[in-house]
Amino acid sequence: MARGSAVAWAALGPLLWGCALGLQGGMLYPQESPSRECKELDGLWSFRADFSDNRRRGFEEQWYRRPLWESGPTVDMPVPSSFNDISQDWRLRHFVGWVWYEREVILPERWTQDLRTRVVLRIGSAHSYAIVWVNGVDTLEHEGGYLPFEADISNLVQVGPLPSRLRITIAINNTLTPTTLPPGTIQYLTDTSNGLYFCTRHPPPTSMTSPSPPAWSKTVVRASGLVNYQISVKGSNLFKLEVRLLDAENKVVANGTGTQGQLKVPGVSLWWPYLMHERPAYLYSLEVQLTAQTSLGPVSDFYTLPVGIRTVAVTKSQFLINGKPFYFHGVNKHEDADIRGKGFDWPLLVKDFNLLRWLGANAFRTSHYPYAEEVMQMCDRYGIVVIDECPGVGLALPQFFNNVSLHHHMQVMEEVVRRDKNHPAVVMWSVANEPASHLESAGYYLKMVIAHTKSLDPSRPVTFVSNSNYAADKGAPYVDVICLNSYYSWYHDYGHLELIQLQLATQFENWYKKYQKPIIQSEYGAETIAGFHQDPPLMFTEEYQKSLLEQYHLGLDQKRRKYVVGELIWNFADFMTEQSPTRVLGNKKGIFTRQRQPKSAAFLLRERYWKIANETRYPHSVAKSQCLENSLFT
Ligand code: BDP
Repeated sequence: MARGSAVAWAALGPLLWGCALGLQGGMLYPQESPSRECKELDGLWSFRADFSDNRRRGFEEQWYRRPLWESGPTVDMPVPSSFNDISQDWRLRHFVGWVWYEREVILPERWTQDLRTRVVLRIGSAHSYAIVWVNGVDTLEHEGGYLPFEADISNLVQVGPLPSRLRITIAINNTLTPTTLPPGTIQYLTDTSNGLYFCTRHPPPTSMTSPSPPAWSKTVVRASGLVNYQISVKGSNLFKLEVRLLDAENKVVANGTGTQGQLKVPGVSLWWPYLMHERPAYLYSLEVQLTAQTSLGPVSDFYTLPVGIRTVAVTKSQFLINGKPFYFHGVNKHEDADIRGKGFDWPLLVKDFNLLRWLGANAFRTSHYPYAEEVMQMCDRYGIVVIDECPGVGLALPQFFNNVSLHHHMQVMEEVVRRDKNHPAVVMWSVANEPASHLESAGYYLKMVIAHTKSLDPSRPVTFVSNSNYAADKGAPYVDVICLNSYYSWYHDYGHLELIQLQLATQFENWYKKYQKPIIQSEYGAETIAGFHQDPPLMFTEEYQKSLLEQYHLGLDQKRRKYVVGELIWNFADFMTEQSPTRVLGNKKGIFTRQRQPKSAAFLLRERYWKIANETRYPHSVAKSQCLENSLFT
């Protein structure tokens, strides 16, 4: 599934290449500037699924060597989107194996004729193993969905008088194996000899020439902010770097030169979460200008990175942003919608952010994989705090905790941190959701992944989300914040809403007593079919979802001024899953439907989140925000 955008972009000359923390190099989001041009490759691609028994016909017949239509029939496929629900072909709905995408691109003349231009092909994400050919030449391979990858293709396009047409072919395989992330197992249907297979996840799912950015880190000293930057340059040793930090009014507030330095911002405006300050989400712009000498003459490159200045810290009972206690009142999400499935689109994204603000939510977790970079950019701009989760979901079987998986998991965390490190909205990394953390092997595995993530980014706390018992969990000793999923009165003791408060109190007390770390209720919820009603409440009705939430909220209120630092509802919206006897056209635990219309519980949650926001901590700033919200939405 090509769920991320594809883009080709070009920059003149040597490139700014970000480098930060424990990471070598960076990967800047493609952005236009006086030296850079981008060409979106989204739109209609030619597509073919390889239905052959062994799924390898495309390689055997070398489909990448010629236009795809020459080797057989193709259909139109929109990018970005998941292919599953686009066609009427039932085989595609559940297809596992190789699919082929192809599109022709016409490049601007400068890209192909001016040898000082570097041309880069970038894939926003492809789930989950991808091979890319340019004009039939094997150019790029990448393992793992959800994250971007790119290649410098200058030497392929700057070859002759006018090779302005470029044929890009991408083969993508969505098979999950014990060593992919998420992992899965392959099960053969009835007859293994015919090679028909499908894979299941465990648990059944839920369904720059450049650059790169200067990486930054920040600390706050009274009214001054400090921005540390580190830049690396590719393609020249003879260069000059000038760095300027501009405030939101475009006034230069600090200057620097060279590949690394520290910018001091007197009278700093900090980046605050939504509802925590009257001017949340304050962003500066870090402008970097590179002038370099190359064998082809002098060149320049420009890049501007939005920068938020804030701190994050964890004590044994609090989560602090800029030294103030922060309470996560938010949601878990999925990148999911009708027809398009997983994938990025602006109307949905803006609608979702409007709904988050309507709710009074100040945070979400990217369950269970990194979301598109554009989502992270919106979070920076709206002040929505993010727990950034990698695709470490479904690590439920002992065989998934092996060295190959561990190595890959660490690599994926590097890619996540490299992509998202410069987003002030990201306040914590989550390395996994519900791994079998009661296993000894899982304990070692989680210890290693968490330690590796901390070495990549010592500035942010790291966690994984547990559904294990406090006494059995082997990964909790290594996290900074305990994140707990529990489904009382849903998967356990279903129907018994009266037990929730007691169960929740016991859960929190046991974990806190053992670990003395702040706790987030990272999932809770109930399957609810919009329009089903019953009073007294029965499961699957809107009344039951509301009552379950109410009981949870009473339990959360007992602890939230103590050491419980957050609550994230499962889920923001209904979403598609694999078929199973427990799913009615997907997972229906949303407080909004898949079409983003509210169920009764959305109003309940809205009242609660605004109440929490209005409590004593930030009375001055919150009152104003609520005024604004109410006038917008009533
Ligand atoms: C939780 C999982 C989540 C599922 C949810 C559910 O973390 O991905 O969607 O259960 O079953 O355990 O609704």
